[in-house]
Amino acid sequence: MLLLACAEQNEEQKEAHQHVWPNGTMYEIFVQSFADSNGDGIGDFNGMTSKLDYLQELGIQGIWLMPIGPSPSYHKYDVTDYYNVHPDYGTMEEFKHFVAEAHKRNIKVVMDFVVNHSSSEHPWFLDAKADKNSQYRDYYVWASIDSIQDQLSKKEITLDSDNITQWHQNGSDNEYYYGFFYGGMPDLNYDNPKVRAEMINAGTFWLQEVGVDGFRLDAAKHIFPDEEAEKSHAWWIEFGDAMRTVNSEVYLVGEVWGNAELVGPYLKGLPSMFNFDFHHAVNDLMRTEKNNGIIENLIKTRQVYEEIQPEYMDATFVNNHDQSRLISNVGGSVAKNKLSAAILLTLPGTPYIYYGDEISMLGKKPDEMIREPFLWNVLTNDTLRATWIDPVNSNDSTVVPLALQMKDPNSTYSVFKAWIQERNNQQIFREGDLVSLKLDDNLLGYERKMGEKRLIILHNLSGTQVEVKLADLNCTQIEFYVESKPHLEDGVIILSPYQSVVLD
Ligand SMILES: [Ca+2]
Repeated sequence: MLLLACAEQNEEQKEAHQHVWPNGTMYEIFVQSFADSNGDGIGDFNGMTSKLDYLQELGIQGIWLMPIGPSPSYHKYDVTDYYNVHPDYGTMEEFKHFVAEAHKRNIKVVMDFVVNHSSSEHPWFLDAKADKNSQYRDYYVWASIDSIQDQLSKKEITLDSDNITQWHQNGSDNEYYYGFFYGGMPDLNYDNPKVRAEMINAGTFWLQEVGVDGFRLDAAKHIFPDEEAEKSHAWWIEFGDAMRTVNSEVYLVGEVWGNAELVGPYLKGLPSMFNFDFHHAVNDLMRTEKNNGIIENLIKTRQVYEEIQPEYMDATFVNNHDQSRLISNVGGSVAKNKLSAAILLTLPGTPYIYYGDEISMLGKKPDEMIREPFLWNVLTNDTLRATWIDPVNSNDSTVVPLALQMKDPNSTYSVFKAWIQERNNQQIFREGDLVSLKLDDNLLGYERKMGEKRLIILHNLSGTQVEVKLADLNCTQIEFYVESKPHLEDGVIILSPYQSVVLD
């Protein structure tokens, strides 16, 4: 009987856990740097599989994997085969095993899908560039020098690319091909129905044959040039609808660097979009230590998006693989890194943590230096540490490795874990309404509401202690805190520098 009771309880827990998706916590992994199981210096699928228990214990419900396909580059955002995995990371069987093991732990797997461009070494492009009559010529965008003269001189950079040369001369003839990011990434031609069919086929393969739960759509805004944005929106509706017929629960999150006006029209096809405004606002908040209206902006954005897409899910993040890590933008302040997690994890949406944030890994651009190996243990005992790069930001002298942080209740790891668990345990943090509070500008405060329940979250943005009268907030007691309990006496709460607290 006892065993049966246990089993029932586990089923209930499982259901509760599943319900958290997709408002639980996501975790972005750069496979190359995460966990190296065979000692060749490069992180791999088996290494990740061995760390699924770790991620489950942390409270993670979904993983976003940076590209895993065959590619000539270390970052793998230029794909040479849309139906395979990179041999450095392991075999397809090993990847399927990873997905199956993740699912056993109720962790979803979301894969980076890079369809705007292929690698210049993709067989399609090699064939296309060698022969004007190739069946793959129209998979790419070609122009004669006369027709693009004005574009060659109109060189502009964008938020997501500092490349200023978008047309690239083809060595073997007098035509140019379009490659928004650089010559090694020729853009695919989405006016060609064959290209659209190929990518829908590839997406179907990963959902159906491999079993991933969804995609993070790279460079979603660049499918067509900016002046033809409507055609990009239409493509994502076509792709999204096709994926939803394969798996009605498929999770699709798009990368479009831009404000709400620019992002909004993509939501019809891709119901989740990364919130770059939020990312910038958190960084600004931590640098200036002053409330910058982040909550009011978030509420406004959510309202605009929900009108366009009732199923809208906001993908919030503090860090990702394209930005210097917040902690490195604020002088290495561990306290501010912890504070950013408390903010991220008590707001609505699907919060994304970038691997290593939870141990206060550092990272300042160039890109390789924000994608350094995870520190599982002190170097001499770290059998899983990747060594493909010599880290300049995160090493044993600048970051306390995970194994040591796990023993410390006040470590970044323990603080991140506590906030993640709190979010998992309380539906109100995931799904409750959000109301902004007007307070002194060294404080960030907001209310979460759900039915009769109401919580107030307060963050001290400053390096000095702050006193707040609970009566002013209609609160009477402390509901949740991490590290040291805030001092509360005669209805006045004292918050330490960079401290967060939940009140009711
Ligand atoms: Ca390896």
